[in-house]
Amino acid sequence: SAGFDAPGNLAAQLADLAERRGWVDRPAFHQGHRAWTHGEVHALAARAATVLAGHGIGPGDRVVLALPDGIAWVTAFLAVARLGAVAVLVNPELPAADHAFMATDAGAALCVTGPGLEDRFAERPRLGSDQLLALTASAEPAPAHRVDAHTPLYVQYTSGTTGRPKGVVHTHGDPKAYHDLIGRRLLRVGQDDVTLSVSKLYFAYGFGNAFVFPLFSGSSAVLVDRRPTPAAVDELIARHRVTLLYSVPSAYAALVADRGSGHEACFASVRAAVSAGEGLPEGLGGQVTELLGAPVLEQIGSTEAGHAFCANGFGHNRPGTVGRPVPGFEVELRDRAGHPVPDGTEGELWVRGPTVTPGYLNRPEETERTLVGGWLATRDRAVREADGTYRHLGRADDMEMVGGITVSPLEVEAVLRTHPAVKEVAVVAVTDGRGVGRLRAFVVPVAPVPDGSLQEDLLGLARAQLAAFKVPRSVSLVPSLPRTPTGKLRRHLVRRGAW
Ligand code: 3SK
Repeated sequence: SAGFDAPGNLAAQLADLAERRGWVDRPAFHQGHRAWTHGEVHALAARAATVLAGHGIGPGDRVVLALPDGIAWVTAFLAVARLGAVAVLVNPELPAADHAFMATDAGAALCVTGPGLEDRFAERPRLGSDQLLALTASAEPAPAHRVDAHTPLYVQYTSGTTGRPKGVVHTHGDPKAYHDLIGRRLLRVGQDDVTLSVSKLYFAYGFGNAFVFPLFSGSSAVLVDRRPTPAAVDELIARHRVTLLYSVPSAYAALVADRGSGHEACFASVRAAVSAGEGLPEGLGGQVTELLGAPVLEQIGSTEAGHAFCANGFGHNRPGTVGRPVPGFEVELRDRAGHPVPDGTEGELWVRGPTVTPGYLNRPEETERTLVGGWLATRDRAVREADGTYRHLGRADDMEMVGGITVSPLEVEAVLRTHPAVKEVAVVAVTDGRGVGRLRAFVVPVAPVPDGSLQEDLLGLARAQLAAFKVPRSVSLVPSLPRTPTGKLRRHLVRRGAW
């Protein structure tokens, strides 16, 4: 990626900034009933770097972080950055097989694991997060390794169409660009803000919202180790006087649905809510605005772009759209042949900008297909309105979006297909009554079965083998699935229930 005017090691950049701007005594992160100041966070990270170096970690080494959001995550990430090593950010809730795949794919030199994951990554050097923090207490600070803006800093995994996750690389220059372009300019994040992000730190969206923006602005973020329930969101907003809420449509729908459940929420501190991950139905956006008494700014980004590349902002918020290109990014809509399409015509979104990934780990062919002539093929479909805003129309490939996460339906289908009573299966995201996407499996049984039993079996199978967010909400038995004459599934017809 282009680096965007941010030379130097990210951990050193942030520690210097906190010192120069006088933020060292201001809170940076809140977790449970504790807070850590900017000064404490950078001091912890410098000492944790010595601990990691003692475990053999040096420049360019890859370190898997399989940790829930919290001070251990922040410390480990900045320590890895300080050493010039590369943090591999993984969802700690994934099944063991997914973790093993990622550690191998990344060639991990060390895996830092959270509570309950002690038996993971057994064939690799490991360090528990409690152990890391305990050893840090008595360690000396390590110097920051000299890197440039193009030096790899972290890898995030994103699902591929075949279900094999791909490691997306980002560099030391990228976080400052996320903050300069989106945090500071678009969202006006300043030192008095308090952030709550429902999206976790290992995601591109959560990483920018709750780690990068607070550290570059001298503000603070509330970290929670799992996705908070609507009641927990209410409580955290009231307790910490949250000013910026970042979430995804399914969680906003749950927050709205939770009204009248007995407790009175206090949202007076919230000055803006941001929505991303999948389309926010306009009706739901209106309900959220009314509930919070603050604008809801929708945006779209991708792991490959690093953060948002199209966004709404204050003074230019057009509900039902993902806004305009983030200044610094160019966006084009192209047809299948790669030609630009006129306004009002559906096309695929191509993006060029300073934080676009240099490529996938170990996937030269996929990198070549996705990054063409300096442009990123997002494989999102959209239309540009006459006022220059973009309306998102879904995915051009077979991927599905649920709860703000991209899911490969092929992976879910492969699991369900192992059941002996299943003849054919298609998994798609269908919108519920609120317009929020939920995974549903459509199954053609081998032979007629009594209602209910096969559905229960299949959901049990999915729960046993897949991460929770990949488990379909429901299973419908159907006599056939729509296919092309050559037998290819017509997924768009399944999505619309039109066959
Ligand atoms: O999922 C998105 O649309 C998104 C938005 C902002 C930042 C990052 C991401 C992945």
